[in-house]
Amino acid sequence: MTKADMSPDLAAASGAPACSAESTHVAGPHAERLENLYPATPATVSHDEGLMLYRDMVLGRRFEDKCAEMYYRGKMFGFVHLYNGQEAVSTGVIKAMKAQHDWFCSTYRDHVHALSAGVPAREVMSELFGKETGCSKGRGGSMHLFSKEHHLLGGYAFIGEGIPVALGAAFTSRYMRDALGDASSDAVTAAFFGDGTCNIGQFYECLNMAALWRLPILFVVENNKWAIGMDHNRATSDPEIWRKAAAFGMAGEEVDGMDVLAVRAAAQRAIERARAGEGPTLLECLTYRYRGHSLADPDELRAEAEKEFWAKRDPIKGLAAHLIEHKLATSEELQAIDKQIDAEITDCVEFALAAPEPKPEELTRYIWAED
Ligand SMILES: Cc1ncc(C[n+]2csc(CCOP(=O)(O)OP(=O)(O)O)c2C)c(N)n1
Ligand SMILES: [Mg+2]
Repeated sequence: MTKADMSPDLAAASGAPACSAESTHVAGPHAERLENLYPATPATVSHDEGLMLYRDMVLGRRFEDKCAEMYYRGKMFGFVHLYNGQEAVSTGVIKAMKAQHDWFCSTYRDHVHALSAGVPAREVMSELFGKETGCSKGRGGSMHLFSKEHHLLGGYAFIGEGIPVALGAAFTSRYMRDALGDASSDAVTAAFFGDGTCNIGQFYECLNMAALWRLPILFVVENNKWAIGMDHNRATSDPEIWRKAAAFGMAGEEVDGMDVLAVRAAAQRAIERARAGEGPTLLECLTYRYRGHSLADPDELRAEAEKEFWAKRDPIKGLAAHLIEHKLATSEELQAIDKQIDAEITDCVEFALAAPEPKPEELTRYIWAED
């Protein structure tokens, strides 16, 4: 509860401090925070890197748009949570890490993390259709993507479930290097989770242990202001999540989560620290989801002014404008990428539709690792 929500008597009695939920900004306190961010040092990027980042974000966006279409056409079942608007976080962090070397843990909003980590679109779409060719063999579905090959340690339906799993991966890397003498064991792990998840116990327990053992881990908070229908500013004592790092003596940073270059630069700093044995980082990315919480959510709660504010900061349009302005790419090159991605999306849907269902007699297969 914030002071704004309390009755005047209760507010006076509690002595609760004025909270940013009382923001007078037309798009609310989350938008105000983004506008007031200390401007990041402009990040540099090469032509090839810029196109790679653009490609990854467009892939994520168009994959999710196609998911919405397929869901409403009855091709997917269960809850499906899309990532539209948050692409700069997945791309900025995962593309700064070493593919098939570093490790990732996701949430139920996991399709785009899997794509950024290199899981083929065919395997992700097949999984969403419950097909045998899916990355979890059709047994997991939207919220349970997994790929040993691409070091994706899973999507998780329970919030915060992935954080201790990521901590275990980071511990393993450290243990193999320091206790077992494997000098090549320098992998870093990234755990992705939302603002709402930062109010549960596992988050704090894992920050504590990661700091205590100086584990090579990035706690990446995708602060999109909402936890289903709960406004972050009404649910947490200090909305600035990155500040909670200080309580554990670890590095904390906040970053414009709509700016892929800023996210990438912050991730690179954190990865460098982690690989050098300097321990974990709590990286809070200020972002926004463009759709409802899941495809079952009609998204009627959020104010239009708020949605408009964030729509103007579309991370894909932002990167495209940057690349063109700095003569790092032409609009023809970007359009060619858009076309390639459209073809890839069409291909993955056709592949997934034609793929076989798991056999009923193999219902329990893959429960154990030996399968
Ligand atoms: C342990 C647990 N408690 C409650 C829920 C119900 N639940 C599903 S999503 C969600 C909100 C999470 O919000 P946030 O962490 O901000 O992630 P976002 O959906 O915004 O990406 C909650 C409470 C859950 N899945 N798991
Ligand atoms: Mg959230």
